[in-house]
Amino acid sequence: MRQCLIVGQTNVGKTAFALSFAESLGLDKVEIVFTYPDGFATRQNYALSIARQELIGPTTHKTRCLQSMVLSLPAGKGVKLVTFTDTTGLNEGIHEEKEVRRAIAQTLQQVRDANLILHIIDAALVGRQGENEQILTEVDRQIAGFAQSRGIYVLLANKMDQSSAQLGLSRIRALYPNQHIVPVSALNRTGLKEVRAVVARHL
Ligand SMILES: Nc1nc2c(ncn2[C@@H]2O[C@H](COP(=O)(O)OP(=O)(O)OP(=O)(O)O)[C@@H](O)[C@H]2O)c(=O)[nH]1
Ligand SMILES: [Mg+2]
Repeated sequence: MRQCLIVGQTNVGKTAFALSFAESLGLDKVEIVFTYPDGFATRQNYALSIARQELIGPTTHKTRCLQSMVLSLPAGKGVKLVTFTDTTGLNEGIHEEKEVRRAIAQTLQQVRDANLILHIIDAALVGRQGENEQILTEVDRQIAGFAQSRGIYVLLANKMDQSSAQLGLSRIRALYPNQHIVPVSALNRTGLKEVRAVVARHL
């Protein structure tokens, strides 16, 4: 099955995006497979409202394993099954918690096997940053370079519902003038139709 990997720094809204994307396909419940860095895997069914309450969080590194959903995407006259995998957030430098370090290593291992990488950036945060602050960390840039060279890379500028996000989006566009960037809000569920079109084209 084709694999779509959702990556990005911690707290940018990867989990919120994954759940809103599932909802945008008409689902109100999902089955999520949790695969931990030690290989242990478990699956759980959720109403989307409960999944949001339990899996999205305001603090960093809420997600510490791979969280996969098999979603059925419209394709021509039929449908195509695609595995969407939400991952552990990346961060600059080496994280002090071993559990987070292992989970980040697990995320990086997935990059090689993905057929499409959706790289989420918090556009609102970028808009609030100082002019000279880095938009992407070193590890983000490495993933971007790897995936861009294979033509399997799309940037999603999230949190477009916040006022600073417009400035953030223009900064991201200035930095990556040739890159396909889709503005979205996982909170307000905007931009998801375009993401569906992009995913359908790539997978
Ligand atoms: N305003 C706004 N907030 C959002 C949006 N998407 C996510 N958030 C908030 O951002 C915070 C982080 O969301 P998550 O979906 O848990 O982010 P994540 O990237 O999965 O984070 P980790 O798993 O901790 O790395 C939560 O407080 C969300 O409610 C959005 O589109 N707009
Ligand atoms: Mg998460």
